[in-house]
Amino acid sequence: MSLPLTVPPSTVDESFLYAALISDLDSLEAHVAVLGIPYGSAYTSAAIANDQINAPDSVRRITNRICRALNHYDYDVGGPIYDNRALKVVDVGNVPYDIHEHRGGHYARAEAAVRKILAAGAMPVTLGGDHGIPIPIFRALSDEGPITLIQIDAHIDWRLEVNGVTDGLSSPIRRAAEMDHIGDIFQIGIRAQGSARTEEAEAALAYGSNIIPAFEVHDGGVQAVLDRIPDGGNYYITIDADGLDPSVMPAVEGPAPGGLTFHQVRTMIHGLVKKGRVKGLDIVEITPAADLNQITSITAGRIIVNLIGAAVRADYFDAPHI
Ligand SMILES: [Mn+2]
Repeated sequence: MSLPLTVPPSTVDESFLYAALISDLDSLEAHVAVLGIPYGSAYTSAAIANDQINAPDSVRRITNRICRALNHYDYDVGGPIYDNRALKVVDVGNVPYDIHEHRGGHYARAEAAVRKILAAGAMPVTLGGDHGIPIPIFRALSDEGPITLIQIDAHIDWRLEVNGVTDGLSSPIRRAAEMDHIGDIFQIGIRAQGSARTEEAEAALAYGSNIIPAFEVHDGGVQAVLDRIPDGGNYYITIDADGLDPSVMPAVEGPAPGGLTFHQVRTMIHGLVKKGRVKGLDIVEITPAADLNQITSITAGRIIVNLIGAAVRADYFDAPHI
């Protein structure tokens, strides 16, 4: 049995930002495509159904708190989110998982889905899933390079493998570093402890990764970080929710104090959009069951709104005023 690349979200009537639900990626016409990749590559059988699989639909379900209405004035972006333009934002649903299938089938579908989104000229915005799920996205960017990878995370995610799994949530940046089309890597918000041991910390430095601890962002400001990132690049942004402070995004598996504020991440996104070309973004590692007043899902949605609002105002899209 062969599965489609994506299927509608479980909450069929609720897409992200009230966008049209699209299932045929071959005839895609869009400027921005929102994609859910719920399933990562689990380290244990119990972790296959981790809580992160619920995050894409959790963010969609709270759309009415992320955006009251598309024609309302949005003070984060300085007007209606789409800037009164004929912007086509679509929701292409979730990449399905089949437990009986040969391992990795859903990653192959995820990569194929992102390739089709890029081929249609649209910007992929992905809701994870754990932090394994950007690996197929990074692969799908092979024709868009060189990519400057911007990771916002508490952890460097540089493990070669865990339990023999090489494409799980502890390895996405190590895998990215091995890809020819990935160039500079900036790891922002790093603090406390993750899966990295001294050997992973040294391997990241040996690659030339720019590890920017959260405290450096707090002390020196976001602009100093932006100034270190070369202008005119093709940027891809992967955001682990634990990169933000747990007071901002509490629903994560690995909360660590001292994280980035929403304001800092917003400034970073607006700065990157102006600096060059943001090719896409993902937000991963939200555990909705641990959320408080749905603020983690709302914050994820607001980050995406800021990306879209900034990108449309930077004339990323061929979308005429209406
Ligand atoms: Mn991570």
